[in-house]
Amino acid sequence: MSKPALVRSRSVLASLALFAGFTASASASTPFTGTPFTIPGTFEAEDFDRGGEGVAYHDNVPGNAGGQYRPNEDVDIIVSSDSAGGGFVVNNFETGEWLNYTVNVQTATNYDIELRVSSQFSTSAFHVEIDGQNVTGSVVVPNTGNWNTFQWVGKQGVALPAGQHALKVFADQQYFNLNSVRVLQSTTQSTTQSTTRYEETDPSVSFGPGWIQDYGLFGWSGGFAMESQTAGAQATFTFTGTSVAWLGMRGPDSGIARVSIDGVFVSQIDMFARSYEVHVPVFVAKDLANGSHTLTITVTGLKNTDSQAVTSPFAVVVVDAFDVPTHVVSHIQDTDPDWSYAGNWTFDDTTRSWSGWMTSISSGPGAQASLPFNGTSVSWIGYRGPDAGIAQVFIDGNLASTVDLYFSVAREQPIVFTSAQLADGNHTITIVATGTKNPASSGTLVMVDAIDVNRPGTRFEETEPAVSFSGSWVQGNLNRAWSLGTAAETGVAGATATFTFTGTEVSWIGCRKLSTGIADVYVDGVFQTEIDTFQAPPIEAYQHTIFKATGLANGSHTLTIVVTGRANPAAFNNLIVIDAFDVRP
Ligand SMILES: [Ca+2]
Ligand SMILES: [Ca+2]
Ligand SMILES: [Ca+2]
Repeated sequence: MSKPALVRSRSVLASLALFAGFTASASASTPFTGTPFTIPGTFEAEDFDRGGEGVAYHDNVPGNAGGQYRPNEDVDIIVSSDSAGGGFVVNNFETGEWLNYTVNVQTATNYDIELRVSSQFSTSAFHVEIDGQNVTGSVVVPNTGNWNTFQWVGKQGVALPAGQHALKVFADQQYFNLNSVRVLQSTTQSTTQSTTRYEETDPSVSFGPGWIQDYGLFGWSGGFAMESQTAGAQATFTFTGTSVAWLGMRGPDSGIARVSIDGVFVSQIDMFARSYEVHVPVFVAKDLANGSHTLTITVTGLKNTDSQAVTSPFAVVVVDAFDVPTHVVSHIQDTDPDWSYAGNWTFDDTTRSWSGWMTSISSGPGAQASLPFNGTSVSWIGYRGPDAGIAQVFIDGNLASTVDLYFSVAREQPIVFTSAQLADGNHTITIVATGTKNPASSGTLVMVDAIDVNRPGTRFEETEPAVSFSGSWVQGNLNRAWSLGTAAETGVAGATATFTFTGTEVSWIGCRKLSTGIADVYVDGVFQTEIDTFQAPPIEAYQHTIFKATGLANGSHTLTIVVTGRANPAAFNNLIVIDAFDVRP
């Protein structure tokens, strides 16, 4: 893999050029009626925003050729000949022209975005953008046989965030006539391929001799998991798709398994880790041929020879669930700097086997923990037990669930709440310890241990060939709840990590804490920013997005992290951590 020459230019212009597609225009268009169109709803094409050429629309030819309705604009408007009415029609829609509409989305959910169009060409096409993001891809307008014959054409299942947005209709290929636009709540699934979770009890999962149901304290996915320490014991999962994640357990008692796909050995998985992490991916396969596959797990009975590992007599392999297809998940700790806690919380509790060792605890009443996140769903990892209370969970300020956390026996790291599928974007989860409880409970405890943030896209671990390291790095760090168990780290000045990827968005997943230092970040060899990853205790960030670049041209790029060897004066060390990279197409 060739490394790009690093251009240490701190030119602001160079950085801006990369993101030019996302630079907000100085003057935004305004609603035609003064009020944004309500989504879900239907609006007329001729009621495009005010603001004129280049702001509210782009028209290749000055003047309103049709002369109707808005004679002083450059958009061509004629009287509607659609049997459905609709007043007027925008016609002569040419390649590269666009119209802006200010809309107000009432609810973040999936919508069908459709245009009422006519064409006598068979190659006409458009796409729709929300705030500059193409959300439909190119949609072909069929030959409707007659300019007076209109039909609805569009994209179904588009996730839209709530609030006011600029909706832009963009002509990819001329010509077509446009009468109306409708954006209605979708009855179909999101265009984002959703992941299906198969528990170990699913008929697609089979176990040979040597497995037992786990009877420990952990809150497994779906409530149960199978485990084995018997050398040669096998489990198989048969699935259809191009990727898969095996969810198991990592921890001091965990052993080593061998994984094969379709009978071909793939890798040996050592699940030893210093803290216990349950229902986390322990093996991920990507880029499989589309079709049916069989994943086979073989227990070895062996375990890591680390001094902590050998103090445990166990070499457990856990099969908890499988996700198809695999997806990006960041396991965010309760100590993450993005949390804001209000009210009475106790931090850094280590009395049980919490994710990442520590959890935040409150008995309420009214204590809150809020985490902003970017993604399409979120799961709260907490605690159930005989002393647990009742919590409320809010998503974007709306009550999503009231969770009674009481259980007759303690359960560590259970998934106590999973959100609905959300529009792809920024959201906030808020957990409230109400101070109330089930009558059977002896307490009102509510714990924030971790949050799984799910996003579309693909995660690449630091161990994959797409990541190349130069200089001195320590690979395979096992000390924290890293993505897929390991991370690379170094404090040596000039050491670099370069991730080569294809896509329009990339994120560096790393760490912020007392002992982390300063790094420079380059995209395609162009300096972007210097990042001080220091964070004062007790805040510690794992699987944290340290840097994200969006709006890249679709194609091959490199993200390079250069270790400076420097650190914040308050920092304890100068380490830079490379845990993973996330890519979106
Ligand atoms: Ca399970
Ligand atoms: Ca935790
Ligand atoms: Ca990793």
